[in-house]
Parts: sequence; C-alpha cells; structure tokens
Amino acid sequence: MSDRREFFKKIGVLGLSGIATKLVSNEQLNALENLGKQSVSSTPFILPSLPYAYNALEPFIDEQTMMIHHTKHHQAYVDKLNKAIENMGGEFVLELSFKTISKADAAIRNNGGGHYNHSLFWQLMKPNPASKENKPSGKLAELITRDFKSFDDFKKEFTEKSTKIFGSGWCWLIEQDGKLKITTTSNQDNPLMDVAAEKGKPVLALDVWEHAYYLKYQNKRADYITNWWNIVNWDKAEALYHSK
Ligand code: MN3
Repeated sequence: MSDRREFFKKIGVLGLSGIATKLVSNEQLNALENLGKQSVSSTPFILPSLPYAYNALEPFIDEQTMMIHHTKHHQAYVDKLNKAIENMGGEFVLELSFKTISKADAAIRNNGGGHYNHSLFWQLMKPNPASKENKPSGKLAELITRDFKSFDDFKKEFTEKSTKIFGSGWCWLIEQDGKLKITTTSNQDNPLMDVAAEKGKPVLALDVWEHAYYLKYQNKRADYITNWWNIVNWDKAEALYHSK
C-alpha cells in the first residue's frame, strides 16, 4: 500500500473522527473506502446533500440563503479542506484529528471544522411549514429539564449565548461528563477540538455567521435565532445525544 493511499485512508477513518464518520453519505463512505483505487489527485471529502429541499425551511430560513449557504459556503469548506489535505504530507495525518487540531494548519482547522459543523447543522434542522410547536421529547427533554430547570430556561440561555457571540461562530448544546451544557465557539471551531474552551459531544448546533441569515434578517441575529427554534430537528439531537 502506498503512503499516499494509507494517508487518505487515515484521513477518512481518523481525520474527522467521531460523529463525522456517521454523517457522511454511503456514497462518500464508499468513496473513502475506494480512495486507494483512485488516482492520487482524488480528494476524499464531498458536499453531502441536504435532507430536504432548499425552500423546505421557509418561512424561517429562506430558499436563497439555504442555497448559497450549502452550494457556495459549505462547498468552499469542502474544496479548501481537500486542497489543504492535498498540500500536506502524510506525516501530519494524526494532526488532522480534532483532538489535536491545535497542531494542524489553519486551513485544516477552519475548513475541516467548516465541513463538519455544516454537515451536522443541516441534519439538525427539519421543515415545519405549519409552524407547529417544536419541542424535544423523550430522554433529551428529561435531561434538558434536569440540567436547565425547564425547556424555556434552556432556550433562553441558548438564545442569549448565541446572540452574544462576537463576530462569526457557533452555539452548541454539548454533553460533557454526563451533563448537558451550552457553549460557543469562534469561526469554525467546535467542541470536539482541543482548542475549545468547553469540550464535549455535540448535541445541537447553531450557525450564527452572518451568511446563515443576512439575506432575510440583515443585522437582526436575534430574530433569526427566535425563528430557528421552529425548525430544530429534535429527533436528530436526541440521536446525537445517544451516539457514541
Ligand atoms: Mn455557515
């Protein structure tokens, strides 16, 4: 097996470790499995399709924002990640893991985080055209009440923390040592990274970069967040909570 092939295999298996490996499509997993058989110019990461149409999150997130966010922004993270990987040598493979991301190139940190975070974000939303009340149920609802007193208290804290992020970043619900916590990260960092102030398993993620809301909401980030609660995919959040 060539070093190059081994390198790409390791990126696929270890690179964006943990949940990321479960997020990729079968097609992408096959692509990763088959990398060794492809030419060395093949790159491992591809843009995952959205689990709904671009207009499906209306009226809360508009079609144009979703289309640009997915096909331009997320695509750019994928392209730049592949480029950064291509520009590196195989000896840096271990440093591609989020657990040691502080040692990696800024291009790997920003674009690897960008690809991972957006892959998660798309799945954590679902259409709610009739604007039905949208709440967690089951175990996650129980734990939110245990750790934040009530769902409303949880929402309030999450909304406040995401509104206050200075500049671009993400707000997260994470599981940390059996407890749920709300934390924020700058740029495309995430709580799986060694650089994160609070580390844990992502359960819920909200993108508060301006590109996520500016066309519809302009500078009104708080309105975007208020509306986003309508389209949170709580089943997916629950599944993430129970995932290894
Ligand atoms: Mn984004």
